[in-house]
Amino acid sequence: MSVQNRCPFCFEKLTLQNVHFRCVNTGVGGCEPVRDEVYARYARLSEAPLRAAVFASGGKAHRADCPKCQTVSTIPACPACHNDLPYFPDEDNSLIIAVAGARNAGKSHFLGVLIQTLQHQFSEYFEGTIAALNDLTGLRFERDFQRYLYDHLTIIPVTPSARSNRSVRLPLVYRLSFSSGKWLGRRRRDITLVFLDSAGEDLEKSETMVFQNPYLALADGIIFLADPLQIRAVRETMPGRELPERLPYDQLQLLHRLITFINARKKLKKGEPIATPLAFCFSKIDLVGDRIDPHLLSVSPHRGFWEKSDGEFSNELWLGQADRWLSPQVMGYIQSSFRHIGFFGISALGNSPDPAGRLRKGIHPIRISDPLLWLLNHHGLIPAKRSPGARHAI
Ligand SMILES: Nc1nc2c(ncn2[C@@H]2O[C@H](COP(=O)(O)OP(=O)(O)O)[C@@H](O)[C@H]2O)c(=O)[nH]1
Ligand SMILES: [Mg+2]
Ligand SMILES: [Zn+2]
Ligand SMILES: [Zn+2]
Repeated sequence: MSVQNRCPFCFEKLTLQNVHFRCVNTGVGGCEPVRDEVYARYARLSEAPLRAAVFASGGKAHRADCPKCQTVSTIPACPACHNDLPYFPDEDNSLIIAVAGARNAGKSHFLGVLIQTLQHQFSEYFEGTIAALNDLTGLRFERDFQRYLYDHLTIIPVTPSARSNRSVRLPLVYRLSFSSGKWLGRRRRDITLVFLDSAGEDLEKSETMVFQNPYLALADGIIFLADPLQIRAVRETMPGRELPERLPYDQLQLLHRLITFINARKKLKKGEPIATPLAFCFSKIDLVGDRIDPHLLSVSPHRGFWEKSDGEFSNELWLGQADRWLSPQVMGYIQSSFRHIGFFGISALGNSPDPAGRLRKGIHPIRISDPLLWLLNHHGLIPAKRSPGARHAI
């Protein structure tokens, strides 16, 4: 879980003293709404919307009186962006997940299909729900993901760089509510999941990485997506016409940048591994389905818990695959840089779009939520179990 208490929307540091409150006296004849310039700046709105007043606490914790109407409020709001906060700073339960990878690695498709999939999986396997925490998250999901993938069955256009479109810097913030522990000790949990879909180009310059993506060093988990079709060992064995254009740099350079950046931000000693868990994840595995173990394409057994035997077995298989695809130097470097690494493979689409970008065969994700479920289990948020008869690592 986040060590520092941050606003999940803008990453401002929060304390019980600096947290603001939103007036709750909003009915007919209630407290006058005000033009919210602070929120407008956050949401990049050209005109400030009318919203219920946000005010400082005046030194009290967990509640405050509205200075205009004297009504008591227990609804915390961020002083820097005026979003309602899902928790007080002393009860932080947010999990910040950074999705990183080179341009075209499949980050946007991963995120869009993951969120859509979680909406079904959490109700089916975890007796839970996932819901957007602010209007902007809901709007952006519809506008940037759902509209293309599910309404029009087409691919998502390239994510604009954070320098050219500042709204891509804003995270997608969800509340995950579910019951954890199926039998004994079962209880409900509410956690805030924060996703940031970065544009690969922003990671390509370490200078912009510092300024555009301060969240990266705050993340509780990193999902790094690597496109197999950008790996030399894979490209060499594939017919040229099926290959996408080569990136002008090695995609793993970005992981190197990320490691350097986190090391500097966290002031780690030389040789000290990063404690943030890394899900090293091959994307678009439908394209390499004929060269990986069929088990890796099988239906995920992580339903309501992290299935340990499969987790270990799949990790071994992907690690073996990574050893064959990447150089020993790169593998050594990655493994010595992080304390906890899981190797994964996912496909967001399950098959390729046609040349016009249409998803004629539909969307059939493969193992798309495994990296996230692994991270949730790492942080003790979902239980791990061994199912009898599940496959074990050799
Ligand atoms: N075959 C296949 N292609 C994919 C998949 N996910 C993404 N792609 C392709 O990869 C391209 C880049 O994906 P995108 O998510 O935009 O990459 P980003 O730049 O990392 O956000 C898409 O336009 C798709 O054509 C997948 O699961 N399978
Ligand atoms: Mg993108
Ligand atoms: Zn904020
Ligand atoms: Zn009021």
